[in-house]
Amino acid sequence: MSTPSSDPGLPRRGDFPQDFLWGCATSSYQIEGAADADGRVESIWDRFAATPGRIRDGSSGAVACDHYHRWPQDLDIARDLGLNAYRFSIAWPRIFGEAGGAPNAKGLDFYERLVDGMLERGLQPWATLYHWDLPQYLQERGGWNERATVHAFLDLADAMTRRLGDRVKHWITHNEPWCTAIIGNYEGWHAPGNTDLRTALQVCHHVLLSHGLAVPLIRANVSDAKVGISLSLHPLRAATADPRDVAAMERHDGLRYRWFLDPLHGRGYPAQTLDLVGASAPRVEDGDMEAIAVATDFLGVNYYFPETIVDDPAHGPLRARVLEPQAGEGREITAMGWPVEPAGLAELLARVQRDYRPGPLYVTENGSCYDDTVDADGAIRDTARTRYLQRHLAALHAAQRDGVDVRGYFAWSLLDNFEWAEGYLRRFGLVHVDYATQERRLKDSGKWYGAFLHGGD
Ligand code: IFM
Repeated sequence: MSTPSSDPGLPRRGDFPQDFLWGCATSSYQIEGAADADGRVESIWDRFAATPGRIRDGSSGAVACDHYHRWPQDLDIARDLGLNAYRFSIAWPRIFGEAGGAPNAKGLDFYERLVDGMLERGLQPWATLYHWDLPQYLQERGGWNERATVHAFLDLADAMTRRLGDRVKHWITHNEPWCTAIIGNYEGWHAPGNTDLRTALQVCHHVLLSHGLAVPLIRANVSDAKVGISLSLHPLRAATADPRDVAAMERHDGLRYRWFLDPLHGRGYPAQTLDLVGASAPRVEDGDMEAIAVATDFLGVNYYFPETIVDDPAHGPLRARVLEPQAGEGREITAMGWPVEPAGLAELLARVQRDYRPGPLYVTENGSCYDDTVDADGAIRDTARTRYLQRHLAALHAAQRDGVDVRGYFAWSLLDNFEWAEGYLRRFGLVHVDYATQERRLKDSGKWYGAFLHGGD
């Protein structure tokens, strides 16, 4: 691998502390495939994907990267890149085939093999309990809208931490509750596809509650556990300096940022947002807010891009709308249409630390989507993704230099994978996957990350 350190403008691994974590992140439904293997039952994403018009290319995660069978090869790639950590998620439908039943031994065995495979390769396992693949049988009883799902989640947390707690010390309860709650139940373009704010906010409350109740349970089962939650967050900008846009940005911030971080840090749901959502506010029982505010060991931040907000009196209870980013002079966007703004990462981490003092931060996702092509010589010259990665690592280093306590970085994603409503049309991987042959090919961005990690200090 070439050494990346010759360009003084590029970050070097040696700029970061020795014990900094360098990982890649993945999620079960997006890569595992093997939808019917070993007693796995249907998830809300299987059902959603089977509904015509929901997934842009009509695909599903039924096969995906076939990681369920090919994980040794995938973990070899992760090891060869020089990663020292690997973030994965548990497919709930592999573990509990029915509510209140016994855990499925074959599902547990799979994750045990996977974790042992990580440890054998020097990869510290970071397990996420919920990355969106709720069993469909729970959705049929109301899903996260029902309090019973909180208890079913605790059964999952209990089963997984009992089985893996001697080897997995880092646990993330939920990935991006915003997506579970708001995209899945208000905007409706993720499973289960509801479009009701009241439902979305109740879902959100139950997700946060399940996090709060899971933390002590995980600690009871896992000695030296480190437990946290991963939030998807965006720095916000007002579309103009007009006070109406600035006020709209504040309103949006109330739901997008403070609705999660305030209750997690003992401040309850933001009063202004509660006023705005009115009768759609969630039912909260005695003790819920105290449970949600449990102290955690770290906060995971998933950063992709900043959002620009415009005042729009006709747009929902917040009367605020996110502007579609446009490419233009000095403005770059990815194939997802997301603006590229590395400084936003440093800005966001600094804000979270200033506002909440949450303890150690980890960037649990960051990455970019481009329309990659395989050249005749087999190379994937994804220069834009390489630049994205380099510039975000430089921003991370700047944040750290400025006093942000950030201790690790997980690139999204190791592999190209099933990008939810976009199907396989969107590629985020450092490794290209040919879905027809399941061939894996390291992209130039992956080569650069590997060279960065091997460059050492
Ligand atoms: O693919 C997703 C992931 O599942 C959650 N965070 C954002 C990624 C890119 O959209």
